[in-house]
Amino acid sequence: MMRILPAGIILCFSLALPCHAVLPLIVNTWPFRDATATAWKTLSSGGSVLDAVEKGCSQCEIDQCDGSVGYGGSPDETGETTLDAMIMNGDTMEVGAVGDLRRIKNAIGVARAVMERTKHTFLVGESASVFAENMGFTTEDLTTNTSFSIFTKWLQENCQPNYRQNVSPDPSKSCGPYKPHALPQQRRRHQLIDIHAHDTIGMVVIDQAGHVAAGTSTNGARHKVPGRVGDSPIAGAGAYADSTAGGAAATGNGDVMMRFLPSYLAVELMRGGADPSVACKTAITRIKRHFPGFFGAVICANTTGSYGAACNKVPGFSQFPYMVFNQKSNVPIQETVDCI
Ligand code: SD4
Repeated sequence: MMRILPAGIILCFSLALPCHAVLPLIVNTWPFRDATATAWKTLSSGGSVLDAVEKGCSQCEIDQCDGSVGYGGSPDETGETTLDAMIMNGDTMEVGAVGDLRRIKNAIGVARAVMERTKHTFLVGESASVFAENMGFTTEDLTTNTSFSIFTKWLQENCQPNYRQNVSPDPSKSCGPYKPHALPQQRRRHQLIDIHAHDTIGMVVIDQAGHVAAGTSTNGARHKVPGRVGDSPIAGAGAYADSTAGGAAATGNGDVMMRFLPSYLAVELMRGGADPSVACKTAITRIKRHFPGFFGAVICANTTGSYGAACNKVPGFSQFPYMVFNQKSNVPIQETVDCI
C-alpha cells in the first residue's frame, strides 16, 4: 500500500515498493547533469513536463553533450551533422519528431513545433529544416572545427569504419562510390555503433500529479550514410510516454534498437505491473536474443516514481550511468546500473 503526501512524496508501506518512489521525477540517459538540472528547474518554476523535457534536452543540444547531441558532432559521410529528436506527451499521446534535420541547432524545439503547430508527427530532412525556419528557428551551419577534423581524419583513413555492406568496391577498404553486388547467403550481424561515438539524451519527466512526458535528442551515428535516421525520433523506439503507466527512453545502436521498440515495450510491461528495472531488462533481453553484441541501454520510470535502467554488456561497456532528480535527492544524482 502507498500513500501520496501533498508534497508528492510517496510513502512506501510495502517492502515490495522500491523506496526511491518519489514524485516529481526526472530520469535521463548518461551523466548529463546540466540537462537534468535544467529540466528540474523548468518543472519547479511552474513549467509542464513537456517544458521540462524540451528544456532539459535543449540544454544538451547547447552543451553538445559528449559531442553526440546537438551541433558539431557525428558528421555523416559527407561531413554534415544532422539531428534527430522527438518529444511525447503522455497525457494526450501526441508526438512531435524530426529526423535528418539540417542546419538547425534546437532539434527538440523543432520536434515540439511539429507536435504543436502541425497535425503531423514526424518531419524529415530538408523539408523539416524549411518548416523550422518558417517557425522562426535560426538556420546556421552545424559544422565545427571538431566535427570537421573528425571528418577529415576519417577521409584520411579511407573512410573507415563505415556503414556500407554488400557493395563494391569493398567498403572495408574504400570510400566508394559504391555499387550493389550480389547478397551473400549468410548475412552478417554487425556491431554498428562505436560505443565511444554515441550518447543520445533520452529523458523522462513525471510531475507530482503523474503527468508523463519523454523526449530524445541526438546527432545519431558518426559517419552515417546521408539520410540515415536512427531510433531516437521514433515513438516507442527512442522514447515513449503514457501517463497511465510511465515513460522510457533508449540510447545505443539505433539501427538495431528501433526494430524492437524497446521504449514502448518497457512502458507496456510497467503498465502490466513490472518494476521499471525489470521492464528495462526485458526490453534489452528481447534485443539481445537476436543481436547479442548490440550496444544499448534503456531507462524506465513509472507513475509512482519508481525508476530503473538496463544495458547490454559488450566489451568496453559493462555499466551504464544515468541521471536522476527527485524531491528526495534535491540535486541531480548519477546512478549506475550493471549491464546484463
Ligand atoms: C542513434 N540511438 O542514432 C542513437 C545513437 C545513440 O548512444 O544513442 N547512441 O542510433
